[in-house]
Formats: sequence, C-alpha cells, structure tokens
Amino acid sequence: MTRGLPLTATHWGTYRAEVTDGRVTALHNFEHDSDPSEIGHGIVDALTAPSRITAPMVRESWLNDGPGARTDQRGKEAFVEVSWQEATRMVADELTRVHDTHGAQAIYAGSYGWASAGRFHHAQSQMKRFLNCAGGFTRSLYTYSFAAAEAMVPHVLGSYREFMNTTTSWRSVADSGELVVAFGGIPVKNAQIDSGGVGSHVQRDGLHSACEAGVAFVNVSPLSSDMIPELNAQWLPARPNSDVAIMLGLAHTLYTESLHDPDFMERYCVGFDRFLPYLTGETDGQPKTADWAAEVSELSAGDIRALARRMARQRTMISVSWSLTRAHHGEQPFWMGITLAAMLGQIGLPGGGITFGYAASNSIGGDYRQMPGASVPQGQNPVNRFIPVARIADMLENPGGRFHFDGQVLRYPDIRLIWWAGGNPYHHHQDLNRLARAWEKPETVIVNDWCWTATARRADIILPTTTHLERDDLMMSLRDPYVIAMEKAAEPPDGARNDHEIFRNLAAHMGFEEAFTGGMDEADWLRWLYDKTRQSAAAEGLGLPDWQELQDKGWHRTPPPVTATVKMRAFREDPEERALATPSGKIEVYCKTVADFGYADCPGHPTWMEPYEWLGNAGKYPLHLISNQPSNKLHSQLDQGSVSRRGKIDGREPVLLNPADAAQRDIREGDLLRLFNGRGACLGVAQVSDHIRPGVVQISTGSWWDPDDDGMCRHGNPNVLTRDIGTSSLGQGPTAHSCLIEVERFSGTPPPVRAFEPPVIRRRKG
Ligand SMILES: Nc1nc2c(c(=O)[nH]1)N[C@H]1C(S)=C(S)[C@@H](COP(=O)(O)OP(=O)(O)OC[C@H]3O[C@@H](n4cnc5c(=O)[nH]c(N)nc54)[C@H](O)[C@@H]3O)O[C@H]1N2
Ligand SMILES: Nc1nc2c(c(=O)[nH]1)N[C@H]1C(S)=C(S)[C@@H](COP(=O)(O)OP(=O)(O)OC[C@H]3O[C@@H](n4cnc5c(=O)[nH]c(N)nc54)[C@H](O)[C@@H]3O)O[C@H]1N2
Ligand SMILES: [Mo]
Repeated sequence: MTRGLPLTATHWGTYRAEVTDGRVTALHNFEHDSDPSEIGHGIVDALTAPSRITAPMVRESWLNDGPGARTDQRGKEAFVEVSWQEATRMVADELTRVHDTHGAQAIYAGSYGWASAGRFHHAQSQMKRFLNCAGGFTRSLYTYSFAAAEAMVPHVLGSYREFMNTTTSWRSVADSGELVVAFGGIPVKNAQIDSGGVGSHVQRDGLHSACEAGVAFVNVSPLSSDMIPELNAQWLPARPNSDVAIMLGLAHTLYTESLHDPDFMERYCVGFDRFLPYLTGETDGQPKTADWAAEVSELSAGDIRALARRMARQRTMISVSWSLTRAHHGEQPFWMGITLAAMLGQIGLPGGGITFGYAASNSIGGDYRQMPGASVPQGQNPVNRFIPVARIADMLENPGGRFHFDGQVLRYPDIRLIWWAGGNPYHHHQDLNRLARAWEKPETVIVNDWCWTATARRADIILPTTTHLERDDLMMSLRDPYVIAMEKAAEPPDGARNDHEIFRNLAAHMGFEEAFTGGMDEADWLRWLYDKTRQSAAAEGLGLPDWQELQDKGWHRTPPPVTATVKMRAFREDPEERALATPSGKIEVYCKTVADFGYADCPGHPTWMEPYEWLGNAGKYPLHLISNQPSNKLHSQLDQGSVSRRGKIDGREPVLLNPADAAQRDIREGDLLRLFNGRGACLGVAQVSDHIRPGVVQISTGSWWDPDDDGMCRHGNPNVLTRDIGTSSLGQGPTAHSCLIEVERFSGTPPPVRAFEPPVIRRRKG
C-alpha cells in the first residue's frame, strides 16, 4: 500500500500536499471526499506570505522598559526580533514575576479559539498542560458558538453535548420524515467545517437524499440563501430575533386547536401546566396567538397557523440553528424549540423531533459512530477561577467585580498577563473598540500564532508557530468516521516552532520538562494518543487498524452505525430506565432550578423577551446586522489567503442589503459603504439582493480587523459594531446577532486596507 502525496487534515477537510523544492505548491482534494471545500486551498500562498511570522518578537517598549510599558501602544508600535533563547527567558521570567507578585489567577489563558485540527499539535492543550505544570491560570468556560445553550439545555434535557452529538441523521429524516422546519435555515456553507477535522463532506448529500425522498423544507430566516435552492424551501423571512415568538405562535395554535400531544407532555415532560398560563396569556395578559407572533415577526398569521397544522399532521423535524443562541436571550430559542417539539410528541421518533443546528457543522446530521479520540492530558489546574468565555472585556475592566452566572455569583480576577495560543479574540469578540481599551490593562500579552492576526499585532511577545502542513499529527475527530495520519509536507520557516516545542523549551528552562513531556517525545506522543484511542474504540466495538497499517495507508474509515441515529430514542422507549439527567428525569418545560435563580432575564419557562437591539425597537440605527459565518474561510483563518481574497470586492468585505434599503439610501451595487452605530464603524462593498429581507444587512465575519486612527475598520470586520453584553444572567453568552446599525455611502477617499501587512519589525545588528 502506498500512501501517495502527504495527507493533511483540517477543520475544513482533508487534502494531499504537492511539494516542489521543499515548498507546498498546491493542495489536492482528498479522493474520498465527495463534496470537498475550497477553503483549504487558501493556505498555499499564505504559508510564505509577508503575513507569516518568522521569528520570535517583542514589542519595542516592552523590550526596553519591561512589563506594563506603554500598553496603549499595543498594535501601533514596532516589534524587535529576538532569539528563541531570549524569548524563552523573557517569558519564563515574566511568568515567575506574575506568579510571585499576583498569584496564578492573575494569568488569563482561557485562550478560546479553533486553533488547528490534529490531536497532538492542538495549541490550547499544549498551553494548558504547560501552565498547569507551572501553577495554573484563570480559564474560560463554554464557547462562542452556543454558550447560552451549554448553560441552558442541561437544565432542560440533562445534557447539551450528548444530544448534539447524537443528532437524528439525514438518513432517518429521508427514511421517515416529511417536513423540516429550520429556524436560521440549514446553511450548507457552514457544513464545510467540523471541529477537529473532516474526512468527507456529507451534508449536501444528506439534504439531497431527504429532498429526493419527498421531505419538504421551511426556511425561517432573514436570508433565503440559508437553504440551498434545490430544496425548493418555503422562505419565511422573519425579523431577526423573533423566532421564540414564532414558536410560541405555533405552540398556541397547536394548543387551541388541540393538535398537541397531551400524552407525550404527561409521560415525558414536567411543567407544561406552568408554561400554559404564559402561552394563553393568563399570566401576562398577552395570549401568544399566531396574530401576536405575526406582529412580532412580520410574518403572516395565516402562514404561522398553516405551518402549525402541517407540523402536527406530518412527521416534523424542527432545526434551530446555533446562531439563535448568539443573540440577546439566546437561552430561549433551544428551550422553546424543545417545548414545541415536545408538544408535537415526535421527540425520539425517526425523522422527527428537535435538532440543534443541522449543517452548523458537517457532522450535524451525519452518519457516524462517535470516535473516542484521546487528547493530550492537560493535568490539574490548581486555580479555581473562570469566566464565561465572552465576559473577557468585563473581566479586564472590573477586577474584583461581581457577576451572575448559572445560579452563582462569581468575582472577576485581577488579570496581569494574557496568553493566547490558537485563538483570535480580535476576530471573535464583540465591540472590538471596547476590547482594545480593556486590553491595555494587563502588563503583558503573549501570543502564539503563525500569522500576523489582529491579536498577534496586539501582543507584547510573539511566539511564532508552525502550521498543520509542517508537522506530523493525527486527526481523530469525535463526529467524523475518518482517522487521518497527517504527514509533514514541508519545513516551517527557520524561526517557527511547534507549540509543543515552545512549551517544552519553556518547561525545561523553568525546571519541569519531565512533568510537561511525561518523558515522551513527539513520536512517542502520537503513538500514545493512537494506542489509547484504539483501546477505547475497541471497547466500543469500533475496530481501528494497528499503527503501522494506519501509517502505511494514511487513513481509515469506520463504518456507519447499523441503524440511523435518532436523538432521544432510548429515552422515548424507556423513560424510567433511560431517564434524563434532569432533577425530574424528564424534559423540563418549566424548570424549577432556573425559576429559583430568580433572574428577570431568564425566567422558569421559555419566554419571549424583547432583545436590547432589534427591528422592534430600532431608532437612530434602523437596520439589523447579521454578521454570520463566512463561506470561504473558517472565522479569521486564511483570510490572508487566495480563496478568501477572491471573495472580497476591491479587497473589502461584501455587504448584502435589500433593494428597498439600498434605494432609500441611494446605494448601488458596488458602492463603498460605511456601516456604523454608536460603538464603531467599518467599510464594506454593497451587494444589492432580494435574497435578504428588508431592514436587514448581512456581512460575514472573518476580515482581519484593520482600524484607522479613528477606529474605523477599513477592511470590514463587523465586530466593531456588535454589542458586548451577555445573553442573560444564566448563560452570559455572546450576543453578536442582536445588533442595529445604519449604512451610508462612504464619501471620502477610500483608505487602503493594511490588514495583511506585517507591523514594523526591527532587526538588531550583530
Ligand atoms: N460578529 C460575530 N462574531 C463571532 C461570531 C458570529 O457569528 N458573529 N461567531 C463566533 C464563533 S461561533 C466562534 S467559534 C468564534 C471563532 O473565533 P476563533 O476560534 O478565535 O477564530 P479563528 O480565526 O479560528 O482563530 C484561530 C486562531 O488560531 C491560529 N492557529 C491555527 N493553527 C494554530 C497552531 O497550530 N498554533 C497556534 N498557536 N495557533 C494556531 C489561527 O491563525 C487563528 O489566529 O468567533 C465568534 N465571533
Ligand atoms: N465556512 C464556515 N463554516 C463554519 C464556520 C466558519 O467560520 N466558516 N464557523 C463554524 C462555527 S465555529 C460555528 S459555531 C457554526 C455556526 O453556525 P451558525 O450559528 O448556524 O452560523 P451563522 O452563519 O452565524 O448563522 C446561520 C444563519 O442564521 C441566520 N440568523 C441569524 N440571526 C437569526 C435570527 O435571529 N433568526 C433566524 N431565524 N435566523 C437568524 C443568518 O441568516 C445566518 O446565515 O458554523 C461553523 N461553520
Ligand atoms: Mo463557533
């Protein structure tokens, strides 16, 4: 068996690398990928572009005057190249200083971010293992993807991850389903990726098979493009953030027309009796009728009623996209979606029930058996402090400040040192101008990355890393049937190192190398991770080839499950034996635990609450901004590469708006636009289209932040506009999708985009 060209695996797919004279010159799609993604090809030119970081560096004032020097110059000042020896010594000394003076909780190393796909060279695992050996750090909890659900759904179903990982597959929908009603659509653009890596892309095939089997689709979304055209979906262009109201209108119709399933509510749920008075308006004077929902959402009451009747008549799957959790009160859409599905009585039946976000990742709806992939053990963190991940600016601004989170009152630590490896907060966080002000507080910022992202530019010490093409690794992803033996295809630049190597050297310098490495080198670790995975897999009846066989062939595919996955089937079949991990053992439509928290912004049953910003309360800024995931990259990753750059117009991010909104502002296709609100402004280029509902503007995330002297982003990063407050006291998740703006034609001279130019770098003589 020959391996062929070196295989590499990424969050956006598996590829083979063509190498000429030691350089990667092209990538080829993995021959077993039936729907490969373009995204991966964007790395080829980026590997050696000026945006590549090729040596360790230190911000000039920090180098000259030490920690805390001129922190307002982060992102503006020059860097000075240093040797790895110097960088290692400086980092070790600074870590020791912060420990000795302020304690380990003064180090924030939540380091949220997607990093890259291999199991061993996973930047966060390496960093956290190192920092735990060194005395610990303040961590972050949950994700930007769906923090509100991670906090909320366990109260309702006993677990969130368990039920996301066992999504009813498209096979089951095609076999048994009749109708899919998708809030936030089923955006196949997002299914190009999966956290941890993808062998073959399955989402489009899954949708096609359901469609061919006669399943009908309804797309509730401000964008018609959230559903691929061949599905011929009914488009319900609702106002953003009105989904819970629509679901309540559907529930009200079901209830008043006796179309719901009282037996299911009785046997499998608790608290329907506490929810009903809210639904009927007994508690607040407002019956949640279809007419009421129509007013909130600007859909027609007739459409809502007709949909409710159809959902009751047919085998119906409700899909609620992850994006709905990233809005103000983002706890509610999944809770109400579960309640609506429970009223239909189809939870646990083939092709029916509730899904958390079909196509949000390649695997959501895929046919896989969960792979118990081992990861690098991170050890114990002696520090017991954390923040909900999106509360970083609050934390930096309010050391010692109190905040609510999931029934607890916690305090923010006093952060002196930030360390980021494998994430890009100047991509992912909201209200970047606020973050940049808060970022001035810590005395030191250390960043491991391979390219000059907006975060790397705002570091004091830069530790340059390799990319996935420059190291051996293993892809063994929880929700993907492929195992890939990743093979180093090219040498990294001389000055770059693997994250593991960076931390190993630091550990050696600080006297705990053995504890960090466990006495193993990289080859030993890869073997250890694989053998451990193989053992756990065998215990679950999943045979994996032995190490040599995998290395010889390069990849392995585990067979699909015998029967199609149906979420919560076991609970439905035996609710006593397979009770949920909730206090009642049942689905908590009314949740006493949550009610007892006493939060006004997250009461004891699903509730529609007006978001802080939406079309229903728009004034000075009359347009709702959707800053969704980009189709041609993963977040900010590879924005500097050819694939992402092809998607830009004159080097800037496209902005989609409705012809009516464009006409009102005298905007034409291709015009340079300024998007603004009270928090900030960015540029973008107009694309006028009726694929977007009136009143809504869409710009993808991912353009590297490129502020001018007044803080206006020249490139098109929407996070200068989004607001930075939590979903609620319960989840404290990010709320990017609740955001109002205004748009105008930009009248000045278009400023050049500088995002991909490296900062000024001084090389020392001698
Ligand atoms: N407005 C708005 N904002 C959003 C969202 C939205 O919908 N709207 N979505 C949010 C969501 S869901 C998410 S998950 C976040 C994503 O936010 P992030 O996960 O922070 O974004 P990425 O661009 O994937 O950042 C990963 C970083 O890791 C680096 N990296 C890659 N490989 C390596 C490596 O081997 N070693 C090291 N040290 N670094 C490496 C990359 O260069 C990159 O800088 O964004 C959030 N932000
Ligand atoms: N190509 C690519 N794929 C990705 C990513 C990427 O960066 N690039 N990121 C990955 C990550 S980390 C995540 S978490 C997932 C996220 O997956 P999602 O959360 O599903 O991603 P989004 O693209 O933000 O949102 C999907 C759609 O929801 C719609 N929407 C927004 N607000 C509302 C609303 O209030 N109501 C309704 N009904 N619809 C609304 C928008 O039109 C948007 O297109 O995607 C993953 N997939
Ligand atoms: Mo995400």
